[in-house]
Amino acid sequence: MGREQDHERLVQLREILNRASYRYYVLDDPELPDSVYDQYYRELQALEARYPAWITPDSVTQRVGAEPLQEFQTVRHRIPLYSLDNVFTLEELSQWEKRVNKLVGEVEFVCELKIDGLALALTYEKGLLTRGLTRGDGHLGEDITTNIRTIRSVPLQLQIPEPSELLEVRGEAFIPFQEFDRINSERAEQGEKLFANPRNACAGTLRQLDPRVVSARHLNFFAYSLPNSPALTQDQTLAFLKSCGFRVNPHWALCRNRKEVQDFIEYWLTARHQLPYGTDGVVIKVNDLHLQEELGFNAKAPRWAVAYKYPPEEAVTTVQDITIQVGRTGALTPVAELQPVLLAGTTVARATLHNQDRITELDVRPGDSVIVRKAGEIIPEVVKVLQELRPSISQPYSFPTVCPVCHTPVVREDILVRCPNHRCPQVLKASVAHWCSRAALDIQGIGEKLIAQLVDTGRVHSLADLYTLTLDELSAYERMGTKSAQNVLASLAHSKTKPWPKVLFGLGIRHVGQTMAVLLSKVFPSAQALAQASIQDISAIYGVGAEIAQSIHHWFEDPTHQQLIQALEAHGVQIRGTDGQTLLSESLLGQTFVITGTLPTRSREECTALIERHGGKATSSVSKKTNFVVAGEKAGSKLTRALELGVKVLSEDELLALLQAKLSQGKLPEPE
Ligand code: 0OW
Repeated sequence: MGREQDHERLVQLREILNRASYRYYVLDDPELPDSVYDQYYRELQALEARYPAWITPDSVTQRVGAEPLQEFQTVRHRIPLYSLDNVFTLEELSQWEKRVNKLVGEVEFVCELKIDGLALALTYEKGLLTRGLTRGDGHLGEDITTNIRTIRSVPLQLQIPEPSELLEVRGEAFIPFQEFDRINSERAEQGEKLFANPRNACAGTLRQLDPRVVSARHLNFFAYSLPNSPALTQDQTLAFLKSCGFRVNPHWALCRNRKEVQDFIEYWLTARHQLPYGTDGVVIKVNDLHLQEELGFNAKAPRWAVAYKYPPEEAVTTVQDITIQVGRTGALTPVAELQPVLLAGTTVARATLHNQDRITELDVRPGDSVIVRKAGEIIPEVVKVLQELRPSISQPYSFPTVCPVCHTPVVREDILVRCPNHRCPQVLKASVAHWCSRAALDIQGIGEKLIAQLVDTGRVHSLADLYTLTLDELSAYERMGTKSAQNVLASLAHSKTKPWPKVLFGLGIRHVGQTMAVLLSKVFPSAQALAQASIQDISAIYGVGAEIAQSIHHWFEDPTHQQLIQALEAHGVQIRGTDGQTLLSESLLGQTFVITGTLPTRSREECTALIERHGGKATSSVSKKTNFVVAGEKAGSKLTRALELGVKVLSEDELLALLQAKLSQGKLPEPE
């Protein structure tokens, strides 16, 4: 393509990717299949590398900076970031509201959920994000712009037509619970200290000097205030922020009086536990911005806003027993089995005791009365022993010296106690569970009970044995009928299409979490390549330390692991990478398909792969957004749904004819 066409294509790709990123991260309503996004991303990177002068700061390729910083600069906020006065009871809240009414009369309030994250101050100049600061002490913050640019829900450019010279936006960065658990499980792999809660994880991540580490952790952002808002009220301000392209927490409410504020608080006391992110209260704000100005600020907080804090979720109960869990890496984790107690909306019967040192510190013993706390939505923990209620006969708990499952003497490694026996049944059960887990090979139907039967009966000695299971054998296990046994076999068969990075993660090598597995698979495209790599080869990769390299090298030296790799390969498991699923064409770009019934010549997976390789997307349920349903023999409810909705139905041959017709046109899609 000539220079002119290249520029046109670059602009087109940049717009397509910006809109796809906005749809995915801000609206949570993706349109472009990931494989197409990645393909376009690589194409844009190549064009920008060829014409660096055409790179603009709002291009998605500019989100992740290259080099880590040496340190963060401390910068003074143009407008101070205030904190919030807290109230802890409805009575205190009512006192606050009365003070406001006395000063400015009856007013409307806006209630917002108080997101439990880290407050940030963003600066946009002519619509472009030019700076991002932590709140700091409210007057001085740290310049973490390079890290904030990696937060996908923070727009690099405002979506309004005439952005002002300068716009200051405030909001909360946070980490959703699911991402928090993923980060902590990766840290557990690396033997690193776990984050105590999502807020600490967020603060710790934003303090990373290397933006690539921040980018690998999916932080999120809700905007909630504009110090110089162009609007007249807070609710209009929230709408304006949304129109700029920010994520705004949708659970805000305009409350005409104190009663409606109280209803909001009472509703979210329990409803917040269903949210995928942490909240620790409700922020109540006077809605009229002129009245806010009239009320002004006290030394550290506005008089026109207050945070109602929910009581900490704690409860008293009894430790019935202390048991030990043996994990996949052999780590022995102590757990307090509790008298079930209602805590933060759920019944809690177990709480983690973390490790041996924690038990000693608490001096917790079976029979003790304890205080259990659920900070945010993470696993509950024992925070205090009520010694005064302790039975006189109780003895200090002594941590086991042998593995409770295989009786091998345990070894102590820094804060962890570990069972060193590779063949420990519990280690094998945990590794099968990990192999089948969603983030690994995603094998449905093989749960804890079936795994226990497979291992305890000696039928499964290694992961590869899963692929020798027959329908008769599976059906014979407890709670396994023919149908569920067929589903397990189908899921095992499907797991052979999972790519090499997932297989590498599924092997459960210590320190190799999901991110590390993806990184390693880019450098070592197969198990063979990784097995032959020296410790130097592996530790030479950016971000892979000597300890991780040793752990990987040591794993591949073990003959049982070499046999495992060979057996998995023999069963057709992907122990090597593909050449990166490149698009064959964009003929089906933006088209959504649902496949139902048995097709004459292709399996469902093969048909899905065909559709995706031509830019289309295959989903599992028929909706108004579905463009085509590909129906084979015995097509069921999905076909009925398609006919109800007037969705076009294709046979396999008609799909191929459609594809042929588009290929012969050979045209690139116009961005709609
Ligand atoms: N965490 C929040 C939140 C919110 C600001 C505006 C001026 C003073 C408080 O969800 N929804 N709204 C505000 O409004 N602040 C919030 O969090 C505060 C910011 C600083 C300390 C708290 O995190």
